[in-house]
Amino acid sequence: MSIVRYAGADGRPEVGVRENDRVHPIAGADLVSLLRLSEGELRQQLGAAAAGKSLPLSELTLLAPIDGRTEVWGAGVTYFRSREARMEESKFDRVYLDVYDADRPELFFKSVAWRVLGDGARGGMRHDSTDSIPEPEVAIVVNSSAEIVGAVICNDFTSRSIEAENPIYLPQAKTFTGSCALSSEIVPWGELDHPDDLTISLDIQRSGSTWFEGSASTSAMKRSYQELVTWLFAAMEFPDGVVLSTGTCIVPELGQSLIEGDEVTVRVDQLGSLTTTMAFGGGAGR
Ligand code: DO4
Ligand code: MG
Repeated sequence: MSIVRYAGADGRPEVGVRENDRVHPIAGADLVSLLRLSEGELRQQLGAAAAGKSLPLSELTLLAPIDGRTEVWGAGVTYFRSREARMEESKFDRVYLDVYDADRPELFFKSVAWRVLGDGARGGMRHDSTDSIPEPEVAIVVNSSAEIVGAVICNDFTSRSIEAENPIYLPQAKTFTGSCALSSEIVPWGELDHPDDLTISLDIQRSGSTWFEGSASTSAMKRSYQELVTWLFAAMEFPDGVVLSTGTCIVPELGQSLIEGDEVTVRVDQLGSLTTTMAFGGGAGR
């Protein structure tokens, strides 16, 4: 079972529960209204919807599963591989070393809901970046009471050249048109077997052949999901919930930059897949 957002008959977004090849609409709901419920209330609401009428999945256009004032945030340097890659690319290598070991994690604002790309969209690069990379990540979906209620795939597209120039440029390296993509389905947290050991894989197709592939497991994460949520909510409330991307464990080698037309696919056990075709700015498929 998963939660999806899709274009309704009049083109307006609707929300439903997907089970196999059917989607059960949740009448009058948007995602924000679900993220204001407690985890128990949400489970009940999804169960009730799943018992109701349904539509064929094949007839629906799925949208990015985020709306309203829900924000996407990112956590950084949560894996050893991310720490090593940043230290190699930046002359300010000490900051990455320190944050990896510090109590306080790196947390950064990534996107407002309306900017988020869905599966199959074009985006991910900015014109003034000479080295652009994908960051395939598991993102947790957190309700307004700071309970983890689901998970989704996030691609935290990044300008590696801008971040390497100076870490103070991080907001420009991380947040730009088309920089954040989410997969189509939020899988309820309680439905996931072993969220601490999910295989994430990245596949990049260039001109019809495989240009990059890699995989890793969330078991290599230095911090727990709960720890990241506790820090995120430490001094800020999220009345419409929040999506928190938990960091990358797969980083292409320095100098291996994405180019226009690359087809980037992230797959995560139990969460499905997320494909983005690389382009400047954001494009169709939002
Ligand atoms: O320090 C920059 C951000 C790191 C990041 O996004 C990650 O590790 O995934
Ligand atoms: Mg990242």
